[in-house]
Amino acid sequence: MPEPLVALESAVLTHGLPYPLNLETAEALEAAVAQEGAIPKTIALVEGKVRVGLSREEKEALARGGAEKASLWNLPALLAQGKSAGTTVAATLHLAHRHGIRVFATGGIGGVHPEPYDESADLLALARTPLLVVASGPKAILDLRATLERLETLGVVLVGYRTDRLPAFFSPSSPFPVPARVETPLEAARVYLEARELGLGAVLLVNPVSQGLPFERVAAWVEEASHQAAREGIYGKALTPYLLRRLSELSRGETDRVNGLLLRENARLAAQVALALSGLE
Ligand code: PSU
Ligand code: MN
Repeated sequence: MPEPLVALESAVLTHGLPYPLNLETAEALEAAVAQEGAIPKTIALVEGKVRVGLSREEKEALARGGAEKASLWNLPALLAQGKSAGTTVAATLHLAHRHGIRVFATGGIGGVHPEPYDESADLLALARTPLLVVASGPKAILDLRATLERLETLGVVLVGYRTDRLPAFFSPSSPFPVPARVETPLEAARVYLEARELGLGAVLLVNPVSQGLPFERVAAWVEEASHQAAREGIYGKALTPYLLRRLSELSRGETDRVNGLLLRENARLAAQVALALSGLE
């Protein structure tokens, strides 16, 4: 029986949440996976090496700040230069796949930003990397409609976990329907095996957060934060961390609380799917 491994990303540790909440959250995610009986593997770059599974000291060092943000386009250079970095969904997917891991939990995926043009490498990585990814939908800072269209175009298998609507990260629902839903981790595992059989890319299992924030309220904060980013000329890989930090300030920490909660819930569900998958084989 294959081991029930669950990959966890580390950009949320280095760029997603403030210290020490980021470290506490990273530890809590591993604990949540282990509690379900699966094996957590947080992936990151540590001094020029790919690490699949981090020690407490490595997590602490990454959480304290100064680490880079590794996507695919800078991954080889960061390694060659001996750098430490948190890995985005795109980079984590790629590295997890190379290590034979089939299930991955994150908070929200990157996607299509509102104007000016900016589209996360997460989307193409999902299209070509055959893992089951549990997330609470695209991050709230994104253009949800455009991101959904790109997921369809790219042929990313999209499945709602006990929902017919696309979750919107901090909010459990949005106006946009998903093409399929499942009710159990076992059903999700079956969809994943069919996708593998067909040679498709990732299966994105979207999991609504249990206690989220109203969609309209988050949308208002996002609008304000996006205008500020535009005024300050923030773009590229700095944009997502900037917006998440501004949302945290505008919501007086509410978004950080929900971010922590949804990450834990996704880790738990990913562990359950990994176990179901091990049982099927
Ligand atoms: N989810 C979070 N916090 C984060 C991220 C996701 O709750 O920091 C990270 C993920 O690693 C994702 C990245 O891959 O943000 C997207 O960055 P970009 O938009 O620059 O591709
Ligand atoms: Mn980008």
